[in-house]
Amino acid sequence: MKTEILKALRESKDYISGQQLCEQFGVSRTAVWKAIRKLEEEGYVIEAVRNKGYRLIDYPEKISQEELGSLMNTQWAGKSVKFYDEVDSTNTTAKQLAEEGAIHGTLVVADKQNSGRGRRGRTWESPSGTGIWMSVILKPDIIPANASMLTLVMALSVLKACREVTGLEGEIKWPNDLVIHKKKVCGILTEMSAQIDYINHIVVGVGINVNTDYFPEVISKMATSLKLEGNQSYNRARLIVKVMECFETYYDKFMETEDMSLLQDEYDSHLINLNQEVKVTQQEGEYFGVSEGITSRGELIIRQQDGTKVLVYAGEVSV
Ligand code: BT5
Repeated sequence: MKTEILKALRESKDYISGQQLCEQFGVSRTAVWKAIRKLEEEGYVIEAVRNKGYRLIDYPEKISQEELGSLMNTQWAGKSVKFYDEVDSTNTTAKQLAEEGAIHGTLVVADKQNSGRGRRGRTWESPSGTGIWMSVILKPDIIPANASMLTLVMALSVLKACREVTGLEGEIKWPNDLVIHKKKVCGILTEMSAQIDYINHIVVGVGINVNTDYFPEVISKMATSLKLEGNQSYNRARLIVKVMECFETYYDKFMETEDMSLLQDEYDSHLINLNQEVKVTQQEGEYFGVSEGITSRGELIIRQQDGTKVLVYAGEVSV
């Protein structure tokens, strides 16, 4: 009820009368009044004017189930959303929910992660009240070999959403980082449960440093936040919704060809170090070469000094 009333208040440009809300949702005046009081307790500022009704004036910078539910306008991505104050890792929670039957597009969001994960057992700093820690559950009908490209699809989505919400121009560091002024503002972790030829589910986890002021010493030189770059705080719930809107559009394009063909040019246009020398670090060792953008399968093309072309499908790339 709270979510519906919040949505109605948000969508209305003018006052909405208590009567109108009662009729719209088929509830009593007391129920409406109680829901309004609850929203106020949560930090929403709602003006109540006699003979006119209610109007939403301000909302808290706090993510909640109601806030996300009332803002989300997508067809499927994040339409079902679960919010937690605290979890170990939203990727782990999402995996459990996927196994229990959560639908394609379900979004898991937490205010804080106690054991946020990066790739290959690394940790991801996820303190409370500052960032976006979320995971989307996907159950696509594609072959497992195509799944890793979804990291790239999400990177494009986060980049576009951040630009639309903050005006900041990020760059993509292949395959899973978003950087601003060479510092990492977002990381993506895609995990999959699959048979040889069949995907049970994919979980795409996204960590965005939004209103972070300080980072632990070890990462302070390489990490940044949208607030540090834009000199202002941003509403996390709005950014989450924008990321989901962008993801829905890019994902549908990805599914048309089940690869990056339709997104390749756009991805390359945001790629950091395009046509510059980079260092590729892989399990087998490291080498240098010029980064020439991605293939339609999402691999990074590296031209080595002797002219040989190498397609990198996993590893780290740095300057
Ligand atoms: C990543 O790994 O960049 C993937 C991060 C994915 C995090 C999301 S949050 C929601 C979901 N649930 C999870 O448990 N994870 C996902 P990788 O490329 O391996 O980078 C990890 C490295 O980034 C660490 O070793 C640190 O050096 C650095 N790092 C850790 N926390 C950071 C932060 N908050 N901001 C920037 N850099 C960070």
